[in-house]
Amino acid sequence: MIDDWPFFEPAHHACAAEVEAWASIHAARLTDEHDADGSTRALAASMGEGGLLRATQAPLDVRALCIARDILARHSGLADFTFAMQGLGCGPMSLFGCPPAQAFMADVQAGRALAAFALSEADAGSDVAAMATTATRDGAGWILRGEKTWVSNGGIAGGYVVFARSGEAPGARGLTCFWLPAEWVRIVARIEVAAPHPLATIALDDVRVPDSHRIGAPGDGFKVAMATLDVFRATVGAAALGFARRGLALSLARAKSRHLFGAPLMDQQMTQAAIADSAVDVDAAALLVYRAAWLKDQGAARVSREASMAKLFATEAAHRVADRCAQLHGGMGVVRDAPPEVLTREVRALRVYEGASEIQRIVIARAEAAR
Ligand code: COS
Repeated sequence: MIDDWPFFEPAHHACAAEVEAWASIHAARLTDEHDADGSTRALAASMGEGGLLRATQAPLDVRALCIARDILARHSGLADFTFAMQGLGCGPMSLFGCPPAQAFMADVQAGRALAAFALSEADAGSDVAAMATTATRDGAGWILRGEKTWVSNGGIAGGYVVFARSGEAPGARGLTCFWLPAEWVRIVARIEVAAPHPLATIALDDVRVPDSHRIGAPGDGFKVAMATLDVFRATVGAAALGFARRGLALSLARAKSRHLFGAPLMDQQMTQAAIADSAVDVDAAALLVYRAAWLKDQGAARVSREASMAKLFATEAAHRVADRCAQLHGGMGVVRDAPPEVLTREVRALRVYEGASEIQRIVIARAEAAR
């Protein structure tokens, strides 16, 4: 449940109740780490049926997205992943429109199709503007050529948002964004990661793309990507918050039930310090996440500084909380598939994807310098 803070309107409390009700019945039941593809499909279908995916498309209410990820991540990392990707993979279309993608977006919202966002490349992750995939004008359309990697839902998505160098200007000013149905994309390899979820490297082999599939103006692809991340980066912080809440709950349960030196673990001052630090991490992360979401919902054009602060702090905080949780569990903290070990694996990637912590610090420092 979310706190009774002034950031929220009655609709947000209703949204929290709806997501919590769905998650408490379905999230763990439909999550099987050993079948990430099947679980992602099943989770999306169930979320679509339950109406949860309405929040992932325009008009985007960032607080609702954050509330959903906060709750889902507390229940299941894969449920959070599934929800988030439906939003991120439709984010550029939600914000800038793309008529040919409309039927696909309806399928995504119903949970019948999965969405993907292909921005990173082997040699262009943090430095997005260095991407090598090209979009070359071809009569009324474009030809796309190159490889994208770390594409979540890659291999099972029904459509891909793709960014390519169109060359209007050097660097960040010469990229363009497109939406491609899955049939136009070749899957090069699937990638296995610590907390399993569908992930792949994809190739674009001289794909002919009509101009109607372009999202935003030619040359504005970097801004499309950054505007999308302005919305979704705060939601990564929200997922981290949900993971941290889970870590704090596990830590408390352990501290109260485990006895050593003739007293509950909770009576040890070092345990109290760990619990206190985790509680402060959770509340501070929540304040930064919902501040960024609220600000965006108020109509702010750019919330890069606040979204980066939320993502940076919440993901680093979740890492600390998960580590304290594992430590309080002793040997049980590292047993494979035991809750603390699952949590440790689930939080790790958040400090890397959608802008590593180091990138968030660059964004924040630049914003401070410009204030
Ligand atoms: N909204 C709209 N426009 C934005 C923007 C935003 N949030 N952020 C930047 N821009 C604009 C800038 O205003 C600038 O426009 P002008 O050229 O008209 O002045 C342009 O985009 C380039 O911005 P900047 O100079 O900051 O670009 P850099 O190449 O220095 O890159 C970082 C900035 C490092 C912050 C960016 O590359 C980044 O976020 N990298 C991480 C990428 C990422 O998250 N990858 C994960 C992919 S999803 S798993």
